[in-house]
Amino acid sequence: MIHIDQIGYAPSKPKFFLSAKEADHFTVVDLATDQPVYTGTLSGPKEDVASGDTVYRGDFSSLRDPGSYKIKLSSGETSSPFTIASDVHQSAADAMLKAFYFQRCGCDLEPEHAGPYAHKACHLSDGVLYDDPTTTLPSAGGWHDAGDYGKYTVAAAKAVADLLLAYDLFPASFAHPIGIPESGSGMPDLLSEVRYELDWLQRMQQRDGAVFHKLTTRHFPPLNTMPEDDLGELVFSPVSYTATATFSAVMAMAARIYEPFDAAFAAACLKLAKLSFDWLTTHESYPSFTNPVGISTGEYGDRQSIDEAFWASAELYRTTREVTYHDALRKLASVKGFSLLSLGWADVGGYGTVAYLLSGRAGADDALYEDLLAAWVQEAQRIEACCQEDGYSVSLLPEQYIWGSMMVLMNQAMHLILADHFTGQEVFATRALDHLHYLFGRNPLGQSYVSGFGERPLMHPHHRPSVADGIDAPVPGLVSGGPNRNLQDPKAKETRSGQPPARCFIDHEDSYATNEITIYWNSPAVFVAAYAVSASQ
Ligand code: G3I
Ligand code: 9MR
Ligand code: ZN
Repeated sequence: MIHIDQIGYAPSKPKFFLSAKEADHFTVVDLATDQPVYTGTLSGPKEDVASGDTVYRGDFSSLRDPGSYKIKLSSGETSSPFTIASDVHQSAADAMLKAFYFQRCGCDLEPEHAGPYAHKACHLSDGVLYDDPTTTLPSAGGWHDAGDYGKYTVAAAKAVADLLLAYDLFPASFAHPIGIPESGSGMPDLLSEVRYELDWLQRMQQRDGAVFHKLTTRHFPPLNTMPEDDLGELVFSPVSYTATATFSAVMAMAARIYEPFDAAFAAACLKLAKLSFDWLTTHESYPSFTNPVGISTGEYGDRQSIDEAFWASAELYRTTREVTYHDALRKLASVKGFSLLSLGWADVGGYGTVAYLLSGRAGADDALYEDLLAAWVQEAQRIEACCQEDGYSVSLLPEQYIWGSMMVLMNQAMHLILADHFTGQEVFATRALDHLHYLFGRNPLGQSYVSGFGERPLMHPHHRPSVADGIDAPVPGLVSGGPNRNLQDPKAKETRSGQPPARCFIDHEDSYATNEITIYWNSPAVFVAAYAVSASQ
């Protein structure tokens, strides 16, 4: 098998494929003429620990002419088709962003924007408070989390943060409409889409600033359930410290980003961010969230919440420059035992570090600023070193093929891109592109992990609408969780036991632990694709 990015490459960027077999030479064939336009030899072999593969590499970086091509080995084996073009990943970036529209809850998805994936509004009923069954509150709106219809505050926060950071750094990648109802409103579609989630998130905040951890039915509905047919009672699970802190962080982000477009909304976001932050200061030892009795939907448990408080402090500092928040983040940054670098859904300290570094040196605590920058660059160097060792030139270690490994892949690519942003060392961002090439097919399984893209696209995600809608092709632009060495669902266990970590994936709707989709696996992929588009202009 020849492993290649099944979308393609930008003209000026490095281009190589990987082959499981040796060959005397290879050619790049122009699909328009069926003529070879480039000939080269393969280097290698190289052992890839995560997949157990021995791989040979064919580099064709000097081929820059836009067009559609395939690789042909002297053995006769040919690759999937691919494209060389300056905006080659733009349509994927757009689709992975539009996937959030397809995740919308509480509104009709009209055929004009949703095509065959149109469906009626869902989950319109008020939600009952778990802690007070006599009280119900409006609950509609926002995005379904994933393959299920739950809505979870901490998960939403990572998704919103990634998208707002992508817009903050690469606005030109979002300057065109992607075909949502708000297209043409004067606000970039990314911001309109995120606004849909922010409006719902604000329904999760209590008057005292505390934020509900999630809004879900008591149990997951059957897989073959369209959203509008999921009629179980909606329950606001109790508030949590991590939900409150991450809510505060993203509302502070929104206060900055939306100010030029809707100053009143931005001001409201800041007010709500501060209200939740104040709640944090009087609930520092609040017990971590666990599913309450009778609720079995996603838990998003997290026993470490200093990182969430650090993130909230840093975003409020970046937005307001007020000493209260600067003092808070400086105090929290000095606490040992949590990551200041991670961009996960549970470990969010990296977002706080990014917020502080993006705030600039003026007015900063110089020592802290330099320490955070040095730590960020040191981690980028570690990630880059892993890529050099890896047969597929990415940074996933064998032990990182866990539930949501494609999120880890994209998070580490985000880290590299941000390191380039902070230092101007382009080697980091160029490495990030290798992560995008992996996502779209240059990986041991030759699998594009995104629905609708590549010759071998994701076809059977654990995604209730895609299973229940009667349409063969899944909703487009969905990023699969990817290989998970821990085989944490029966289908993965049944079909992938004994496989190396990078092969522990099955494109089957029952495999929720290797093949679900979530908004916070799409969001870092949007960030990375937006960088790729911006760097290829
Ligand atoms: O990181 C550790 C690793 O160090 C360890 O070696 C390994 C084996 O124990 O576990 C790894 O942690 C895993 C963690 O995800 C990584 O984030 C846990 O095993 C794994 O159970 C955990 O899975 C989470 C899953 O819910 C089950 O709780 C996923 O992160 C999380 O994305 C997923 O979220 C679900 C929601 O609950 C419901 N909606 C769908 C969504 C996606 O599947
Ligand atoms: O569909 C659920 C998915 O969103 C969760 O991530 C996953 C793990 O919590 O659980 C899925 O629901 C399955 C349940 O855990 C076991 N019975 C089958 C359900 C549908 O696959
Ligand atoms: Zn819904």
